[in-house]
Amino acid sequence: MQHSQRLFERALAVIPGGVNSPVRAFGAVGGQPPFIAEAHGARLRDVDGTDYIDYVCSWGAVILGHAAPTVVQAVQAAAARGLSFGAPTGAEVELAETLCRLVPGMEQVRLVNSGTEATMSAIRLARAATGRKLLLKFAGCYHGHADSLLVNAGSGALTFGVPSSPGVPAELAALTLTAPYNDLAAVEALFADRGAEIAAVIVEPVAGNMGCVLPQPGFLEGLRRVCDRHGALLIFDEVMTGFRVALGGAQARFGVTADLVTLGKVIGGGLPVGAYGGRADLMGQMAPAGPVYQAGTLSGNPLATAAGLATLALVQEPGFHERLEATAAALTAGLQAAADAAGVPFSTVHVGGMFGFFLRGAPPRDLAEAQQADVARFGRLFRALLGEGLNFAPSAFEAGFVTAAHDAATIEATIERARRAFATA
Ligand code: KE4
Repeated sequence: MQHSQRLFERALAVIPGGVNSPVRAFGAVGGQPPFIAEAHGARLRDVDGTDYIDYVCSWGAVILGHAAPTVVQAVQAAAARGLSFGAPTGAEVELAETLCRLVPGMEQVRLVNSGTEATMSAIRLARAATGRKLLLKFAGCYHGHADSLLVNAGSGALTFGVPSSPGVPAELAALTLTAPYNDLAAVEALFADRGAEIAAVIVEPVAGNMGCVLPQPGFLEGLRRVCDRHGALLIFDEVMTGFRVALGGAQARFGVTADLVTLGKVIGGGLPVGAYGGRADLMGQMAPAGPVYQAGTLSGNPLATAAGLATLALVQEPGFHERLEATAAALTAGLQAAADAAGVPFSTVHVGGMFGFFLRGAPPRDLAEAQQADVARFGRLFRALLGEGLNFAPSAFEAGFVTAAHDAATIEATIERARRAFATA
């Protein structure tokens, strides 16, 4: 770990917390992060030459496997033709057409550079289209770091939002209402009281930021009904679930169509791409077609769109998502068996190519239940798994991911190593 340690010391001098995204700093699990030198298929190699089987996969952005040859070649070819023009290109039209063809209800789409930009823009559009100010989100759902979405449930009876970060004005946070995930009664109550002011409900259709928490049967359908009844828009934040839980994402998987969908991660194949889209009558309000402003220097960037197109071409192969789900099922069943053998209270969930595990007897249904997990024991288990060359998310409140490169031998090796780790955690 010497090279990683030296790099981390240097990083701490010039980058806040030594990382460009907080979760990478291992604050939630202890220890210092390995600095990655390269990655291929299902494996990472750090700067000290240590190999890991990877289950973070760039937080879900990598779905084919690291350095997938067709994606690398597409990016190299695009780079040789110039890196960015600030002018329209054919590749972004192709990517937009592909998204509109594959994502249910997506008639038009705007490409941006991150999931945060996608959700920030979608809520601005929802407020403009409805003329309303309030948003409703769910405790434990993360939608990027736009001010209106860095909001926790307040203590107030109406669960007024309170900032979850300094720098977010209380006045702005108060415009975001919060309900517990999977709690339709709470949503109904908020709408009964203030439904005429609510512009949109934004939800992770499968929650991946409080661990992996599944929607209870009827939850998503219920949100659709409530929004229709009160004239609010339904936004599915599919930055994580898009092309991950099914080819058509969570909308296809659960049979519920949102008014707007946000995307990221997979659609950039590991390069910076986000997107938001939906009904043409809504998207047509975005500048320059309409008055709602949003822009971006590198939106639709030639390298990012090349990576996205190459990735989406392969995820459309027959049986891709079935194989991905079978991999996640084999992994979680093996982890459960390893935990049971060690007598560790443990439960798992998986959907498509994403999964979660919890140090509690049953998977949580919301943030309050997820927070009952034994976080200290999670840290010990995480470090033991890492020591066995298994790179899982460095937080009890994240999801895990598999790729097409995680073959049966990789899963078998993972389970064998996990058995040793569970015995020591
Ligand atoms: P980005 O701005 O990080 O590209 O996307 C924000 C975002 C929006 N919506 C959902 C459902 C997301 O999961 C995310 C980002 N996911 C986290 C993983 N928990 C990114 C990891 C990180 O912050 O470093």
